[in-house]
Amino acid sequence: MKNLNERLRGKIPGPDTGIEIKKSICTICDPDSQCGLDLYIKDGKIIKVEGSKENPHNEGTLCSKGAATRQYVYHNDRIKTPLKRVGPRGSGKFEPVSWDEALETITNNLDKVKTQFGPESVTFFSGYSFWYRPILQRMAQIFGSPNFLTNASVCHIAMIMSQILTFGLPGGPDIRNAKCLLVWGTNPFHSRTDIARHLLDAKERGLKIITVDPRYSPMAAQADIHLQLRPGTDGALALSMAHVMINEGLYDQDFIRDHTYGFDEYQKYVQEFSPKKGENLTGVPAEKIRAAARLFAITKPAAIMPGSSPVVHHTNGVQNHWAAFALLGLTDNYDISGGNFVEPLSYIYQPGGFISREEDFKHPKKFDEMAPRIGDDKFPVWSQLFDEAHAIHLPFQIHTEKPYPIKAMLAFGINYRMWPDLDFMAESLEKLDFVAIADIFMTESCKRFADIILPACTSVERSELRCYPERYVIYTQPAIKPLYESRPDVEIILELAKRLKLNDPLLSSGFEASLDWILEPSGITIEELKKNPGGMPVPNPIKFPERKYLKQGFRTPSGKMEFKSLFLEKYSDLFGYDALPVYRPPKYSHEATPDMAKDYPFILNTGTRLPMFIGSQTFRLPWTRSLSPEPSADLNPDDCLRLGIERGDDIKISTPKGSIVVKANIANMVQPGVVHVSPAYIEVKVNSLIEADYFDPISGFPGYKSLLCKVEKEKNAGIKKRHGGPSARGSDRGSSD
Ligand SMILES: Nc1nc2c(c(=O)[nH]1)N[C@H]1C(S)=C(S)[C@@H](COP(=O)(O)OP(=O)(O)OC[C@H]3O[C@@H](n4cnc5c(=O)[nH]c(N)nc54)[C@H](O)[C@@H]3O)O[C@H]1N2
Ligand SMILES: Nc1nc2c(c(=O)[nH]1)N[C@H]1C(S)=C(S)[C@@H](COP(=O)(O)OP(=O)(O)OC[C@H]3O[C@@H](n4cnc5c(=O)[nH]c(N)nc54)[C@H](O)[C@@H]3O)O[C@H]1N2
Ligand SMILES: [Mo]
Repeated sequence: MKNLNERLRGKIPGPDTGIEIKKSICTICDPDSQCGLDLYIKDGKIIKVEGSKENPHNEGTLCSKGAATRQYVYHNDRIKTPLKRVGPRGSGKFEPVSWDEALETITNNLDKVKTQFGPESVTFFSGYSFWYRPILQRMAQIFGSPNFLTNASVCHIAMIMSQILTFGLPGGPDIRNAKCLLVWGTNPFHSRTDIARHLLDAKERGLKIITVDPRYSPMAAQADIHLQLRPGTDGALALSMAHVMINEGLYDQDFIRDHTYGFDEYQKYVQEFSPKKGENLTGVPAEKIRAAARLFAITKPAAIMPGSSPVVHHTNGVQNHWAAFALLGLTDNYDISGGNFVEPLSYIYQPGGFISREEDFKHPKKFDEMAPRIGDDKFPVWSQLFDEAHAIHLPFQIHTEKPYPIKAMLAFGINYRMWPDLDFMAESLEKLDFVAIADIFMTESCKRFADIILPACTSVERSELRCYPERYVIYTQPAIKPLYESRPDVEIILELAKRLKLNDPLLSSGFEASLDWILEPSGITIEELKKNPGGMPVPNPIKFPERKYLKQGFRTPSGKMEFKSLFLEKYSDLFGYDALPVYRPPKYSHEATPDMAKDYPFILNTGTRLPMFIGSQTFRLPWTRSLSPEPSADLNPDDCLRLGIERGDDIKISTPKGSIVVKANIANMVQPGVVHVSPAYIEVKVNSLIEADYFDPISGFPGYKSLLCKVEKEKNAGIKKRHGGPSARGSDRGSSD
């Protein structure tokens, strides 16, 4: 015991060590995660990283990405100074310039495009890490451009859209109070470790779990029932579950009578989806469909936990997810404690238990005061429900110049590989007159497209505001000085706003004063937050009531929960949208394109998250990369046996659009006939396999997760050198089989 105490004391830095612990947050992940950090600083350098125990979101834990913070912050790929392109575009030739010259060049070019073509011809893009978004969106609107675009165009918006179409407002799963959780297409053990911890606790308390996932994922391994469906068949599964609930009288007749619209037509349509038919369409045994429907319907309260994107990364995604969310209405689990509870978001996509003025801040102008946004005429449901332009339509509008030309882009953290059909996206960006990119690292997108590159600093070098669903809020202080000449994104945006003479009193007042304005209704101030460097509980968090629709109705066109969407019906003639959650198989599938399936017999699912990588960001870190060094695809053992493929073999995956070569990883977790590939590896361009217009016509979301492909053993194995990652250590991943 003495030893342990001594060891513990040894960990705590004293005045003689010169080590100081500073508080920060890790923003390598999206704002749903973003764990608290304790950074051990000596001589201005981070020497050790731990999870912050006082931050209730991670309670001292860190994942492999956060644990590699030092490698992230001190990586040699960091952009060190502002850079100006000196060779032709794409030549990768840049030379350092002063901040003044870089910002002046950006200002002149944005103003030039504004004068020649109008402010809407300038686009403002934001990728990771979101923290500066309200500032950038306000700046874009005051500049006069409606074209603020983000990765949300391919991430969570379509999932929210399907909830809005059903209920008017989205509700999140109240895991702590639920008795049954239907985990629909998410694997928080790799993508949301905070939720994974809560789930394990809830399971100990007796939570019943049903998982819908094509893979036997770590999440599925925790489930009482795992519905292992074929990718992109979620709608058929949901309709089949509804069939059981309705025909066995397991639905809530009072809720249906009092609060819903279109039930009769829906009920009639659902009759086509007997569990046997469900089995044929999805591959899930009829008995399991029945068991899951019964368990979900009779265990009260019950919630659906959706992933942010896997169910909507299909050409039929919105309809599929809507069909799933309809089950909440059937069982009266919407907006109740332990069900899917509706809470307003407080700041940057997070509900923190307080009200802010973020929405007002982001929208100094109304959209009808500006030109139409990119994609407005293509995706009318999107354009009415969301406040961003559509990034998937961006390359199309650059090419067609319709309804007006796009000429310039100011981007923060853009990765062109997020889009499908990379060549098309690349050609589009190359067509722009002017591109400026701020990023932490010298990325392929910077090298290929930028005229000016700006060095942004990481979260530990800046101050930012973050709130957490645990009713906790933090305003960080820089733990170290920004490295090299890097600057916080917000500082860059505010300086540009000044140079562009936007003359906005709020932006001119600075970041902290803007935050104080945003936080005003909550009573929280930056001054108070600064006194609590590790964060603080939200004072007097608001307790929102259940069933808010009883007072205010549902925010749908009918004012009720809609089994038949009046919103979609409005566009049925012009856009061909189905007003019911109609199931159609993925555009390229054995059912929809049997001829194509003869040549391309595998289902290709791209993008399932690996625990150690996020987007393109952590593949470059030795620690995280060592956990999965080789670009690989997961295949079922039976398929490998049939094709003569062994673990570690090079395999070629082809679609009519192109092909890639990766290592084979034999994984029992994958069902036969499906191949899963991650886009995290820089050496492999997975999204080049997907056509630019392979998207869901309602949301515009690409069908990343259900295409058809061919898998072959690569004949030229060993001849071509394809990639140069750290030494091959086989491609077995801890969780794969
Ligand atoms: N095939 C396939 N494609 C997909 C997906 C899929 O599942 N399958 N998923 C889609 C989804 S859901 C998403 S969200 C996207 C994600 O795709 P992206 O948003 O493209 O994600 P990253 O590749 O991580 O690119 C983020 C960039 O932001 C930079 N960055 C990070 N932090 C900061 C910062 O604080 N400031 C600045 N200025 N830059 C920063 C990083 O260095 C990096 O260059 O990919 C989409 N594409
Ligand atoms: N470690 C790590 N964490 C991340 C990210 C990351 O890159 N790395 N990215 C962040 C981002 S941008 C996002 S959007 C989220 C995404 O995180 P999640 O929403 O959890 O999504 P995924 O991990 O892509 O997939 C979750 C599960 O969905 C399954 N799935 C695939 N296709 C289908 C389908 O057609 N139907 C159903 N029902 N399930 C399917 C996969 O097999 C997988 O087990 O993660 C965030 N967190
Ligand atoms: Mo995402």
